[in-house]
Amino acid sequence: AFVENLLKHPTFLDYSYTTKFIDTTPELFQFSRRRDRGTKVLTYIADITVNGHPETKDRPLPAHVRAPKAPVPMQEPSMGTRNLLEQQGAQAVADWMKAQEQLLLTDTTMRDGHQSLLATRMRSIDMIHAAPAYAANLPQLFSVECWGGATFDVAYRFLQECPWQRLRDLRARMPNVMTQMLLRGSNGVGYTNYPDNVVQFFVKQAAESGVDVFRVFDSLNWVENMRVAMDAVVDSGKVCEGTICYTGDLLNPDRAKYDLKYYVQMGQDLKDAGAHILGLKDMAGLLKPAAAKALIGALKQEVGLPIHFHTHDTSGASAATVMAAADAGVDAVDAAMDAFSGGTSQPCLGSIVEALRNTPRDTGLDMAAVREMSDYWEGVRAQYAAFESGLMAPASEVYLHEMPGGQFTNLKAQARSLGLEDRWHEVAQTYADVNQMFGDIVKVTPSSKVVGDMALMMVSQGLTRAQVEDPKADVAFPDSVVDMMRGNLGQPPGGFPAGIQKKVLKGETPSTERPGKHLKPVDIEETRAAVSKELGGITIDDEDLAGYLMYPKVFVDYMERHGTYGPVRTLPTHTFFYGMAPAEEISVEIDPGKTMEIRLQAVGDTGEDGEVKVFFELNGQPRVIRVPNRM
Ligand code: BTN
Ligand code: 3PY
Ligand code: ZN
Repeated sequence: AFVENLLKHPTFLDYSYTTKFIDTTPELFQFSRRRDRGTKVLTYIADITVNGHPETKDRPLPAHVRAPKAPVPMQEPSMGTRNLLEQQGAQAVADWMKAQEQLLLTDTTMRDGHQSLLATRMRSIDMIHAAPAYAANLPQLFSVECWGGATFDVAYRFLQECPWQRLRDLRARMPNVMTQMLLRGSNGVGYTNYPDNVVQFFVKQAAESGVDVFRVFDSLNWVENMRVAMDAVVDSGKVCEGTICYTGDLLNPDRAKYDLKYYVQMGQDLKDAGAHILGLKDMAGLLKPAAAKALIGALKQEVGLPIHFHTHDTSGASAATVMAAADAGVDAVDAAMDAFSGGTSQPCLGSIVEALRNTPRDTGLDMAAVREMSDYWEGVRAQYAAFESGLMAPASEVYLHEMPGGQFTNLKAQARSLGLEDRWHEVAQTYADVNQMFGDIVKVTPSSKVVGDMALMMVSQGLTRAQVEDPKADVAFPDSVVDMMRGNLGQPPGGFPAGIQKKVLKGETPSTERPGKHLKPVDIEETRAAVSKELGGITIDDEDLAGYLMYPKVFVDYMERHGTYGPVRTLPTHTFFYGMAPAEEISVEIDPGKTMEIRLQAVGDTGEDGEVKVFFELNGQPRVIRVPNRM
């Protein structure tokens, strides 16, 4: 709806500016263009002030308006993992991980933390403000996860920001700590398999723009489908974290499909495929403490790669699992800064640091720095009240449905929009039934979306698993289910159950080969020329092109809105979502070191033409902006 509303706005569209153009064009040449950008940003503020932001309408308001202050960098950034990577390479990082004793920590606040708690809506500016303090005050961190997963398309689609610029801005401010991204193997940062050369092009660009650690997974745990992405990471010289997705219940004999042998074999396959680090991704938070001890012990022993453990606290029991993992010798774990931890997010970083203090696995992080950082994130989180899920308590129900933390709140919102809010526990049970019907598969983006689509369809139509499986009953399956059964997401261990696959495909023969094997390579330069033409002849650089290749329509829509509204990423978050109040003043750093002082004087009445005059002062000069009243 945001896209449609904004596109209806009858503003002159020009496509002269991408963020890169602005970053690289000489100052003088730009004077008139910069003024133009000021007008565009004022137009955005005027529009949101008059009409509101479609995503925050009818949602809870933030408790306060003022932006939180980021911690002050206390010293020059000291040597961190990034220096090691730059000086000695990816293998040296892996060797060092194994050789040292402390438990290494990845901070996920800027990626999975807000993806799991705030529907991925955290804006770059709130991250960029914190980055210098990460570099200076928390240089012992193993990495900062700040890119990939759902953040890529949400940036373009909902936040009107360039995800690549976010990456470059963070990288520049954290020169000593490794950045980390989540990459969905052949699904890139999308929901479908891409041609091999698109995956390669994307990884190369991500490495150049600033990603140091690539956590690569496959949504069905099919190592075959991870090789192209893993090879591209290794070729780029960055750290390849080949990742096992954990599902099922290791110590439960009734879930024998995913047993110790299965995971150890996959770990060895990932090592053979070139992984520097073995990722263990417990996306739903299902790994129990005793299972963690057994699994991590076995992986350490049998595979020999350093292990990086990721989990979610949906159950409320993740801290116990992290402690068991630490005892079993895990090398690194993910945690979110306190204010962005717990619930469907990661375990609490500060509490892990404290729990291990004065033990052999002491993390070495400065607790005062952690608390200060978390205080900042607490203030940031408050600004996004509109996107809170309202989940009030830990839920052991996660062991029933096995939904990933990043999907849980989303699916709940989808259920609400279908009028199924009161039947959530039925949705949860049905999700579990669908998983069994599909052969007990790994559920993580995009396979988790397929299971979710099917479960919502069944609950809304009142269908049981038995009815769906009945060869005589006619069932209209969601497109995503048909696509997966065709083999377009790859193969789960043991394949899909023949009965349901046959019914979904109505006799069509499924493919069991790697989907990328049959996807035609994209002609990169031809595509660049076509996008440029579609957008009025502007330059499309490699970052833009990589964005387009992942999400053609989302990227073009973003660029069109950018032509209208300019660099709105520079606005404070409260202004971005709520506009301004009369007499309010804000400072906006439109270019590094170049600040616009904006004061909203007054909002006029709506004229006969349906337009409202909004009166501003921009750097002390009066400016009047007209926007349509759509209320
Ligand atoms: C910038 O150039 O960084 C942002 C736009 C600044 C516009 C200046 S403010 C004073 C003068 N009056 C205008 O209408 N535009 C310029
Ligand atoms: C993603 O792919 O975005 C995930 O967070 C999976 O856990
Ligand atoms: Zn996660």
